[in-house]
Amino acid sequence: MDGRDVVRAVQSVGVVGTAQGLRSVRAAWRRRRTDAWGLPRRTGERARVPGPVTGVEPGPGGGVVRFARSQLQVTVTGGGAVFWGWDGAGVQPSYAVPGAGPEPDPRAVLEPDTKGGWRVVSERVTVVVSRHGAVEVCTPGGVVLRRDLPPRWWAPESGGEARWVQRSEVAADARFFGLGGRASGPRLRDGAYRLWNTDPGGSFGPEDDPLSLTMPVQLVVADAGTHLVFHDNTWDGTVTLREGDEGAGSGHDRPGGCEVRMSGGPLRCWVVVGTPARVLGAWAALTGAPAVPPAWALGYQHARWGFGSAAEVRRVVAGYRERGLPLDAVHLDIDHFDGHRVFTVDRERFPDLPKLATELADDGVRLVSIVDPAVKADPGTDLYASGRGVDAFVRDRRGKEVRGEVWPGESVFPDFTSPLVRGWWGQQYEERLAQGFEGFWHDMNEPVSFTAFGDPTLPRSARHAVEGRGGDHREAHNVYGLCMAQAGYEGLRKLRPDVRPFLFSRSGWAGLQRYGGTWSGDVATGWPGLRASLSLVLGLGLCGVPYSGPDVGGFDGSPSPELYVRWLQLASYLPLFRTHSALRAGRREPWEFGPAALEHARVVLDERHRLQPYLVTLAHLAQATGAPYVRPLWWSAPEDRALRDCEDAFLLGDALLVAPVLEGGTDRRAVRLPRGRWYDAVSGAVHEGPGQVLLDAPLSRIPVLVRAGAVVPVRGADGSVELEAWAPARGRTGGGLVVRDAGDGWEQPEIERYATRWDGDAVVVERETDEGPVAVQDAVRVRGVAP
Ligand code: NBV
Repeated sequence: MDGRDVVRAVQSVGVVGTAQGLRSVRAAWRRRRTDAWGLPRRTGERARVPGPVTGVEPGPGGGVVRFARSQLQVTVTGGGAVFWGWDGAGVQPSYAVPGAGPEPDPRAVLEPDTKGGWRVVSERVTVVVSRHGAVEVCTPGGVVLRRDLPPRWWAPESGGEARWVQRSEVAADARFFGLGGRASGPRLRDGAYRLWNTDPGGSFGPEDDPLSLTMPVQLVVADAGTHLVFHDNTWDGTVTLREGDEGAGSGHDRPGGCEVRMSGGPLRCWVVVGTPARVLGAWAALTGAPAVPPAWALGYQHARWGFGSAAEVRRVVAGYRERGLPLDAVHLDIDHFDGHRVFTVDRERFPDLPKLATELADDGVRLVSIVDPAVKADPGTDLYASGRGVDAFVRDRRGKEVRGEVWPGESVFPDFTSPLVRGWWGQQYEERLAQGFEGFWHDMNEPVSFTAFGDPTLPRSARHAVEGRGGDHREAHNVYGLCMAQAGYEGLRKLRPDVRPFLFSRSGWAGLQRYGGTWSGDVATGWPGLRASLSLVLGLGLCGVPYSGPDVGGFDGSPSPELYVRWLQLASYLPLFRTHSALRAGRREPWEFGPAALEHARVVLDERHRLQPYLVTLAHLAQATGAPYVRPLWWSAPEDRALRDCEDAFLLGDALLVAPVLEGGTDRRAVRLPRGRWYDAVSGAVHEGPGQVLLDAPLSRIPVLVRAGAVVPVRGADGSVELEAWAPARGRTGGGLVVRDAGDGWEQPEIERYATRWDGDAVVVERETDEGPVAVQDAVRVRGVAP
């Protein structure tokens, strides 16, 4: 316990209240003691590097290269993804990759290279393995995208897990993105990024790292090409990034550097090369297609920690209705539980939840429930008793249940890394469905156990099933939230087979998108928090988790009306659009910020409502192609360096460019444009890219531009889908995709293709089919032509 720990301990006692504070001090000591006898002692360590090459064994898509002190399996697959694993590590077992992975490319063979090493050549990528175990990933033209130096391991002399380090070089002009949800991005600048899902314990800003959802996935974008690299290892680790320097004619280039240091677990890695769209497509093929949320979850949602009663929920919903503001869902936080116990209801304050749910449903409003993993360790409660019946809770090395301190008091933690426990937990959602909930919000699943000092989670020595292989929390921690999401998702599929589950989770790991999305957690109220919100959504999308969004207004305190409006404007173009705030923080209903803010909010909510068919389309396209709804400006032009460095605007699908206002007191902002013609969505003013324009951004709206030629499905006044078609530049053509939701079930809707072109002085919109162009059935509104 160092000085900072003492301060935190004292604060915790003061803040949380004496009883719980003291319990959290006790919990911290208990955890420390458990680890002291539960973890192997690291005495001496022996370092190892692969040594010189000794032979090869060709196999499908590559083969095994043997070194004096290690071996490396390299497999190149047809889609441009490459796998390599050291020391016998294969693709499975993996929490990220659910299947066997893509098929090896049968044409890719190991061949000797001129320098005494080996190479595998394929259509999209060449992998070169040096005599001492460096691995290069090159474009087919031979340009090196990534060079991994020979790894180094340190194995404890007493046996057990080896820690390792892998250093790599990338191009001097490369930019790094990803590593899960990072508040300081989206561009990841020089620094160390920890891989250990962590509740920052209070509201966070751009300087806080790590947060609840980390993953060892990086997207590296350079002139020579884009690649994604994934170190498939769930252990605690750190990625240290250093952007390169270009010599600019005089000195030499200094390459960019990346060092991955892991405290244990396999050294294996996937690299995918190609355009950003191809890379994300291959990544989704590898780790699973993103779940499509029901259409209502692409509308506007409102939450609060502390509604406090059903009457208050009714009052708030009526507030939206009376003001004619669209609202699609209300989220109930832990204050609706009985004694903070998950899967219970405080019947005094919420006497008839099913009735409330029906009433709200009549108004088109769905109910979403928070779900926390911690179970009160009280033998008198059904959940604890039934969990014990299936041996559901995490135990320590001596077989005792691991106890922690969470909202309900002394708690135990389901071991979601056990298929059996996931099955048991999934059944519990039956109670939630019976209460009328339609969606689920997983919280506190890093997992959190309040401790006055040190890491607020379970002891590292705590035992986990790890799918029957057996392991401890060092390996299971980072996938705890992922496995909880799997439990919820699979449970819901069994309980309501005809409805697509809707869940989003604070913590997770690579592959979370298979089950649902996430949100930004407790982002701090303030302009830096607003910027962090965008960073998180963009970064997560590039890691394959496309559905997320912030707590509009920030979690704590009270935003100024200006900040609130700006936050609402930004978030209305993000997949999860939700207002939320903490207990005792200011309220976030749009009418709480004065009449002017209310009118601006009305415009925002109406526009989100109108754009819902476009968001539904993007959700289906994310599933079909892996492309996130929210994309960086360089998505289709990664070679454009100015776009690569632009962090304050984004694309929503192919059609829209959104330029939020991220600072106070502004009514104009510079917007960087990708190539092509862009229309101002409101005024229709024309701007030509590439380049930068200065646009008006009064508090009433942020600049939103539409790509010339785009076709955007929107909701018409009568509720039906209309197509908004924007004129292509003269002599050019355009188009867009539309996917209509066939309800909340599993039916796979068709992807419809539309094309726009000029015919004389008119813009023509047609639907493209295999039989040729056909007339459009929907109402079409052409925009961008002089009246
Ligand atoms: O359940 C209470 C909150 C919730 O409102 C928030 O969204 C989560 O991120 N929860 C965290 C636990 C307490 C945070 C102090």
